[in-house]
Amino acid sequence: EHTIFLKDYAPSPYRIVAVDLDFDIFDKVTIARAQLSIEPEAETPPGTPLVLDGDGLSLSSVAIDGAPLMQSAYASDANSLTIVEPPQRRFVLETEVHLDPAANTKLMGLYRSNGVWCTQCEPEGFRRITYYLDRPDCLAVFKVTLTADAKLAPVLLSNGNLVRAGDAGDGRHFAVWQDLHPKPAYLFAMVAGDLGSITDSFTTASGKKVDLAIYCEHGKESQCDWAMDSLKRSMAWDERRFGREYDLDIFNIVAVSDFNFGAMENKGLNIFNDRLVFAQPESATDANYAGIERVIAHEYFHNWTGNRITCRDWFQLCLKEGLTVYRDQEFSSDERSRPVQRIHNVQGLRSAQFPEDSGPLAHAPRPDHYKEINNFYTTTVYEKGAEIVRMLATLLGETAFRKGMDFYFERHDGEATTIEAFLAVFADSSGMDLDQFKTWYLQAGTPQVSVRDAYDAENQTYTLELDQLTAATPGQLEKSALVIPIRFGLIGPNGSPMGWSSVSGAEVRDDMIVLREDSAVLRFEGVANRPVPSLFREFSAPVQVHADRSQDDLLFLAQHDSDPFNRWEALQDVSSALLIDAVDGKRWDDKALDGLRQAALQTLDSDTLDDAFKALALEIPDASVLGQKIGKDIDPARIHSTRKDFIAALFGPVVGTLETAYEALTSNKPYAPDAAQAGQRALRNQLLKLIVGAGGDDALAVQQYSEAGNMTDRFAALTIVGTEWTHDAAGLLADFHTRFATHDPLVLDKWLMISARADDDGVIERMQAILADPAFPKNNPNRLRSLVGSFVLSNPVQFTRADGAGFRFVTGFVADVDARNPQVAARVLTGFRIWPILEPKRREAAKAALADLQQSASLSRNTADILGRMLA
Ligand code: BAL
Ligand code: ZN
Repeated sequence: EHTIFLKDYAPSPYRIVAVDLDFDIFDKVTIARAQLSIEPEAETPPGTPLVLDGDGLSLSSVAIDGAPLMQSAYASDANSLTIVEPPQRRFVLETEVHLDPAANTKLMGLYRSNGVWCTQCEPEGFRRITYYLDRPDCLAVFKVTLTADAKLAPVLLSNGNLVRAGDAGDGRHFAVWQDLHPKPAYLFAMVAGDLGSITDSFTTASGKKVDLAIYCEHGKESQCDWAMDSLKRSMAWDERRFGREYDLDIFNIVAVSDFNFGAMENKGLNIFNDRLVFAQPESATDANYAGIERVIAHEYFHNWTGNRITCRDWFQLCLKEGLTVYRDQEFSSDERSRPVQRIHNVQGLRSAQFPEDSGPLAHAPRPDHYKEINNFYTTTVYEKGAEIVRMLATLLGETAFRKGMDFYFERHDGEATTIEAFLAVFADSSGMDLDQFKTWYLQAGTPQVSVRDAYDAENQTYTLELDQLTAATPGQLEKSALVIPIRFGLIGPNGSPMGWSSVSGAEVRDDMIVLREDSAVLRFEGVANRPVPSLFREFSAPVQVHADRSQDDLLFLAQHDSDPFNRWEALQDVSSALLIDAVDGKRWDDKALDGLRQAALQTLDSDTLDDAFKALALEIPDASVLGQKIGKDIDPARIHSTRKDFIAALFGPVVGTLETAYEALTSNKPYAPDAAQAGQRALRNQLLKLIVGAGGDDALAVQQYSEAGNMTDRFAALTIVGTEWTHDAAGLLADFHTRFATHDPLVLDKWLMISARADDDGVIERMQAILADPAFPKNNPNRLRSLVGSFVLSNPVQFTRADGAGFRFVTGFVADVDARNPQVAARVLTGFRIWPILEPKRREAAKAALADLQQSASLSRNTADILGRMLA
C-alpha cells in the first residue's frame, strides 16, 4: 500500500498558470476539454517529464499548442498523463476526456444528483474530471464554459463571475464563467440543471453590492430563507469580527440531494448537502436550524480561511479547517448564547473527538503520513484543530490574536501555506515563542491532567499540583509536554472570588495558569480560607481532567462559579462520578442523590439562567461519554441500564415538579428559530425526557407528539418513545413515516435515525428490512448515514451486542456500500474505533467481524485504510 509522507513534500516542477475548461453536457455523456497554460519553474531541468493526475479517465485526444501529440510523446492511463518532454517555455496542453456523470456513485468529481450535474472536488475529485496537477499548491485562474440543453439545464453555474451567456443552437445554450482569483483545483465547481432559486443582496462595508442566490430543486425555494438570512449575517459578522469583506460580485449556493460532505466552499459557488439548506418549522428542528446557520457561516468563512489562503498540501488540512471551525464557533457564540455554544462544542468534542484520539484511528491534527486523504476529514482535524486555535487566542488575548490574524491575511493572501507559517505570524506579531505550542498540531492523544490540592490554614497557603500525561497512540509512543492554558479562579466560602498575595511554581497571568512542564506545584500565598478551585474555565484546553473532588465542592461550584461552563461541568462531574461507581457495582447512596437532585431543581428554578443552559445542566452524561471516561473493558449495555436506573432514582421522586415546569413552558407563540424560543423548547423537551425516564410512562410524550405544532417538539417526543422502544414506539414510528416522512427525504432521515436507535433486540432485523426494500435510496449518503451511521454512533447497546450481530450488520453494510461509495463506507466503519475498550466478549466479537471484512475481496483504499489501522 502506498503511503504519502509529509517529509517527501516537493513543489511541482511545472506550474499551471491558467485553465480554460469547456464542458459539453449531454444527457448520456459530458465532454470535458481542458486547455492548461503551463510553464516550467525556473529551476526545472530541461527534459523533466510533466506528470498530471487522473482518476478513472479515458483520454480521447491530447495536443500541445494546437498540435496533436505523437504517441511516443506521452503516456496515459486511467490515473495519470505523462508528457515525456514538455517545452521549456509556456505552452498550452489540450486534452479531451469523456465523462459519464450518471454512473458516478462515488460522488467525487462530476456526477448527477436528482438529474442535476454537480461536482465535488475536495480533496482529489478534480482528477476525475480532467488530467491536472491536482494538488492544493497549484493555483490557477479558471475560465469555464458550460454548454447544455436549455430545457434540461437552464441554470449553468461555475466559480467567479458570469462573463457571457447565450444561445448555442439546437436548443442548447452556454455560459462562460471567469474566476480571476487563482485557486487550487479542489475549489473548482460547476452546476448545470433545472433549478429554482431565491435571490438577495449584501452590501459590503466598503459599499460593494454582492448578488446572492440560493439554488434548489423547484418547490423548495421557501425553505431556503433561513440559509439566506444566515449567509447575510455571516457576511456582516466576518467584516465586524475579522475585518474580512467578500471579494466577488456574486455569491451562489446550490443545494443538492446527494452529497458526501455537509457542504463545500468552492470559490463563489458553495455546494451544499440539501439537509444543511432546507428549513421550515414543520420539517426541521431547532438543531437543524442551528446546524444550517453554522455550516452556511463555515463555508462562507472559508472564502478567506481556505480559499484566499489555502493549504500547501493536504497534511495542512487543519490550517483551513481548524481555523474555520473556530471562526464558525465564534460566530454561533456571538449570534446565540456563548456559554451554551461552548457546552455544545465540548459535548461534541468529548463524544466524538476524545474517542477518536484514544482509539486505533488516533492521529495528530497535522498528520505526517496518510494512505487515503479522504479519511482525514476527521473530528481531530476539525474540532481539535479549532480547540488549538482557541488556545492560541486564549494565550495571546483577544487583541493580540486579532492582530495576528490581520497579519496572517496580509502576509499570506493568495498563497498555499502551512501550519508553521500560521504560527509564525502570531509569534512575529506578538513576540511570543510558539515552538512548544506547535506540539499540539503534531501530537495525537488527549492529554490527561491530574489535579491535587491542599490548603495550609496556618500559613494561609494553597497548593495546587498539576500533572500532564499523554498516552501513547498508534505510531507515536513518545509524547512531550504541551503548553496548556488553564483559565481558573479560586472561590471563597461565601462564593465570591478569592485573591492571593503571591504565587510561584508556574506561569500565572491574571486568570490563567500556563502549564508547560510534565508537572507543576503552584503555591498561592496569602489565601485567607480554603478555596474551591475552578479550573479550565470555558474549557480552556482540550484535555481530560482528573481531580478527586468531593461532591460538596462540586455542588458548591455548580451554584457559585462565575463561569457558566464550569457550573455545568460540576453537575456533570457529580453525575459521572455516581454513575461510574454504580457501573462498577457501587450503588449511589441516597444522600448523594438528594444533593444532586436539589442542585438540579435549584438550577431549574433559577431566575438568572437561560432556558437553553438549564436544559444542558439537567442533562445526564451520555453513555458514550461515560464509556470513554471508564476507558477499558466497558459493557455499553450495563452503562445504558445503569444510566436509566440513575435517571429514575434521581428524578422519580420529583416527577410532579418536572411536570409542572414542563407545563409552564408550553407556548402558543408561532414558531421562530431564534435562540430564546429554541432554548425554551430545549428545556421543555429535556424535562419531557426526564419525566418519561423517571416515571416510565410515555403518555405525555405520545401526547406531545400528537399535538406538536413544529418538528422540534414532534421529533423530540418521537425520539424519547423510539429510543426507549416503549409499547407506543412501533405505532408512532409508523404514523410518522406515513404522515411526514413519505414525501420529504429529510424527514425520512429522521425516521431512519429513530428506527436505528431503538435499544430493543429487534432493531437489526427492522433495519435489514428497511435496507432490503427496493424503494430504499441506497446511493444517497444522507439516507445511509441516517440509518447505519446513527446505529453505530447512537445505539451502543445494540451495535456492541455480545453476540456480535450488531458488528456483523455494520461490516456487511460496509462491504456492500464500499463498492458504490467508499467514502460513506469508510466513514461508517470508523464507528468501530471503540472496539479496543470493550469488555473481552464484545471485543472478540468486534474483532472477528472486522477480520472477516478484511478477508473480503477488493475493498476500496478508503475502507482498507480504516480497517488496516483499526486492526493494527
Ligand atoms: N472543505 C470540506 C467541507 C468543509 O469543511 O467545509
Ligand atoms: Zn471546512
